[in-house]
Amino acid sequence: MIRSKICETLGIRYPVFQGGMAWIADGRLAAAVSEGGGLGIVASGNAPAEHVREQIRIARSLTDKPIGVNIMLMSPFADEVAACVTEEKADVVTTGAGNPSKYMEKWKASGIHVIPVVASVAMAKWMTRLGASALIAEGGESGGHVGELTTMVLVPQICDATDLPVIAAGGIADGRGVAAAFMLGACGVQMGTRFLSAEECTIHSNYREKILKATDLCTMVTGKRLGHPVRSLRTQFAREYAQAEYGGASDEELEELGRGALRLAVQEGDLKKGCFLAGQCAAMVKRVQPAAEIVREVMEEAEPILMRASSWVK
Ligand code: TUI
Repeated sequence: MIRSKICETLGIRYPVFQGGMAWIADGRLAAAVSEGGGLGIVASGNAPAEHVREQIRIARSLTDKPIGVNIMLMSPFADEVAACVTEEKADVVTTGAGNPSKYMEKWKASGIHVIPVVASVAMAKWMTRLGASALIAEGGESGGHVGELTTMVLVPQICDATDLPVIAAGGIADGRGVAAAFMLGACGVQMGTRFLSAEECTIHSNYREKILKATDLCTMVTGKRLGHPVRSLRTQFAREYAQAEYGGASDEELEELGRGALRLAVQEGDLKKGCFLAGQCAAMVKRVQPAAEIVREVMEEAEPILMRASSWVK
């Protein structure tokens, strides 16, 4: 059995985090992952604090294991969600799409483990100084908001820049990815796309079908021009957005095109106007299964791979 520093720090069985996917990662999915021994994470996305509070309480009613909350720092509600996680005594806060330094002292004083997503070495050093419990190094293979660097080059550089436990994210969907992440120096993984096929994940059936049918080249990045690059499935929406982006549309027109697109994908399964966020590993997601099985399966697959690693050395 693989155990790592992050399991001890957080009191979890498997070093597997479920990504804080906006509109998707609700209390039920988070609880199922935590019950399965990983770290389930409730996503805040652009939701107001009351929605996040409700989801944390749903998760708490379904499991007594640790629960995390992800705060999307570009959200207009980031301040109130930051206060809410303290009031609700989340065990872990992960952050994305920005710099959480102004909240960290308060969270730490409340006994919350702060685990920011970092997309650069400078940010990793800063978060280490401010007392983060661990760091998530998320490469550009991931779905949603993406940084510049790939997981392959980001993880070792972050590991060199900090003594904190590093969780690798981006492009990991099975035991081979887990084993590779450990080889790069990480002591845990975060997966988002793989959990889109969890039984407890309540996305629209069109979304699930698109993930299960995805092929290797089926994602693309849009939004670079506005400074918020986002990886999603190559759908009609993504193509039209890219055309507008590089065809002279104004910033306002682009903002308008993107408005509500995540909700339309997740809740309505809108194949024309929805933005179906997904990582490059979407093609590796093959079947619907319970979240707990996903957590156990990737770790059980990683074990023999790591055992065999020494056979390369003669
Ligand atoms: O945050 C994510 N992924 C996301 S957020 C999201 S919701 C959204 N909706 C509309 C437009 C954009 C996003 C969907 N997916 N991943 C974590 C992540 N954080 N990836 C990269 C970063 C990051 C980037 C820059 C973290 C820190 C950072 O620092 C910049 C700074 O302020 O120093």
